Amino acid sequence: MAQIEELYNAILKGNRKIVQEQVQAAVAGGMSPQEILFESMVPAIREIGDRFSRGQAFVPEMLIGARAMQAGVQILQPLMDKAGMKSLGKVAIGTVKGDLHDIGKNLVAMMVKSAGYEVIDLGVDVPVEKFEDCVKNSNVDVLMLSALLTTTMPYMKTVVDHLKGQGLKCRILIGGAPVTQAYCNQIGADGYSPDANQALGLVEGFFQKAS
Ligand code: B12
Repeated sequence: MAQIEELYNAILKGNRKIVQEQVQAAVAGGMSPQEILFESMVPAIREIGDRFSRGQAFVPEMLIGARAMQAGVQILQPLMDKAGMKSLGKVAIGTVKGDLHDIGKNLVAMMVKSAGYEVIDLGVDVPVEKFEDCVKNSNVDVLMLSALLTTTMPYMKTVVDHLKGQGLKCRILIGGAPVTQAYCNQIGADGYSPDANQALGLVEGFFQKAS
């Protein structure tokens, strides 16, 4: 579809206006928010990351690409919300301390929310105390941790150790580009997934087991 390619290129160029126009056109053309996100927008922002790795793009390019992506996500978000639906369970999500990446976290939150779960978004750069406070006071059944940097990934272990050490019962899911199943096993988290779709599957699995 032409829109998919134009949208992809507009994110690469960081052109917010064209991103918004193309997202609206794709929606009007009958594409689902998930198709628009995962067939065009996510591959584009990943391509910017690959260019950064090859020294062909720099932090400003990543930043304007991310802003353009967010402008499109803002249009899709309300289409994925299930207004008025009874919550199937409560989930919290945050990007761990030291890490400011939030696009992947936001997509995971949107997917889980779109399936009918209540999602508390703790934001980025979240310290262990804030995770603890949320689990203790908000009756959260599943906590999701995101990290995009190899330097912030170890903080996931800090959170897992701390919450388990306190005897807190919620399930902890982890994800983000550098995270792997092996790392999940190593730190004793309850689940890992490489993308937002499978993250939703894990959340659903936990709530089914609990009921
Ligand atoms: C956009 C971007 C930025 C933007 C972030 C804007 C924002 N609002 O998020 C800005 C410019 C701010 C930025 C800054 C930096 N960045 Co940056 N960034 C990226 C980039 C290009 C895209 C990230 C992204 O949004 N991907 C798209 C989303 C959809 O994918 P995702 O996050 O992986 O999420 C999916 C899955 O991982 C999973 N998932 C994510 N979270 C969770 C959580 C759970 C629980 C589950 C189950 C699943 C899950 O589901 C998601 C959807 O399918 C990546 C490259 C890349 N390939 O990822 C580099 C990248 C992550 N950045 C990198 C670097 C080095 C930096 C900086 C240190 C650069 C610098 N010198 O300043 C800073 C660090 C700032 C900080 N303290 O956090 C490196 C990290 C290298 C490493 N090994 O650690 C990367 C990999 C680029 C590269 N190729 O080198 N960055």
